[in-house]
Amino acid sequence: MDKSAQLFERAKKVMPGGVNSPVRAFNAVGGAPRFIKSAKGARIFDEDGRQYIDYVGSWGPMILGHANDEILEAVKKACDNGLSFGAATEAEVIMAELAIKSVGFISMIRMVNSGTEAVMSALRLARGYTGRNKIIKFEGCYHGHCDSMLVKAGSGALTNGSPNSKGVSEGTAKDTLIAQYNDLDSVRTLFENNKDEIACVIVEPTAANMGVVLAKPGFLQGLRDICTQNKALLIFDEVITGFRLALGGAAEYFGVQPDIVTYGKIIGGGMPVGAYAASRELMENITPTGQVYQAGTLSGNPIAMAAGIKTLSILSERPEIYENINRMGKRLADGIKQITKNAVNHTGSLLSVFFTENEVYDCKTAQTSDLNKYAKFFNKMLDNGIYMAPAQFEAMFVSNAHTDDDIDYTLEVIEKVLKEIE
Ligand code: HOZ
Repeated sequence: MDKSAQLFERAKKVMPGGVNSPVRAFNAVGGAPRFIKSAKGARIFDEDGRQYIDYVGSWGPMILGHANDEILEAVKKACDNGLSFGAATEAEVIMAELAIKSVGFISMIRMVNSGTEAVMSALRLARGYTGRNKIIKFEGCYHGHCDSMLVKAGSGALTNGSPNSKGVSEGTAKDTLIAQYNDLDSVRTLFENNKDEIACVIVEPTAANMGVVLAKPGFLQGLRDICTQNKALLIFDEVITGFRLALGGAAEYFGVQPDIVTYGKIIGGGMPVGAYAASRELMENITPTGQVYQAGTLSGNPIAMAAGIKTLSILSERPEIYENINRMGKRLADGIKQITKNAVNHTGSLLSVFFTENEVYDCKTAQTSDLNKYAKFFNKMLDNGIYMAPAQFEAMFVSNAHTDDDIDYTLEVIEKVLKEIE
């Protein structure tokens, strides 16, 4: 038994499923997860001394690659000054100014500790501001694990066969209305049937938790128009797309402006950070200026801010990074399309291969993918030194540390593996 397998056996005795977050348990693909010891650039190294080209990138934060020297230096420097104060710091001001300058349409931001927390707080803000209770989400979109979002959820909830989680009260679930991704009529119907009751629509502007599913032209603008007509707020969950598709995220990339935006992952540079942001008019409803309560001892933590500030500074000073990762994402996606008839969805540096020849444009079509084939594909890729998401309903992430040689090698392996499993 290798060291990863041994660690997994120990872990299962002391942690549910042997993990602290479900997808990494490899339940969807079989076998013991590889326990990761270290990472550098586009590579991760496991406890058994094997190395992999990594397309998970910690599920998105590692846009600059693992253990980026400049970020490490900033973090080490911040550590010398103390780990947490529970009091206001200059770093928080710098972070807020940087994020606002980068994104453009937001004028205030509140830092929290995860994407889940950001979404939970954004929904509370939407309800507090509008005085309405109901929210619309899309089947297969995943917005973290706050109760109201665990209805027809994507990511691990979908993979695990529990998109409607146990433990969510009926009262909470009934206020979450479900629409279909890319189907504006399903949204209009919910508004018609719940007149003046809907506080907000929350959407991943590129869905990345049912695999990557792209918004069709007009879908996001349609949501914008419907929300405006019904005096409801539009929330873009940019936990994955924020600072990835462009510095201004999907809102900039697609040219559609939400009312509230949530962030996570890249904004923390690999540290546990989330944030939500909006106009001053909306954000001043948050405590202590307003009556929508939200707080956090570790929010704006100085070490996390140091990592986030350095990451956003690098991204804003070097726009060529976006050209590079988007170019490599396209090369990889185009290369895969040439060697398979399976559906390949791609935008910027995000992509997914589905084991179906159907077009994948929502949760139901994503579920036409042959999950057994994905499991075989994943394991053979792993054996050949390529680390992809251990579940179909996730994204592949390309970072600035990947090279054209990495992409060429990955395409060679994909071609070989697809021949073996088709
Ligand atoms: N939210 C991540 C996937 N979209 C985490 C997966 C996991 O580690 O379970």
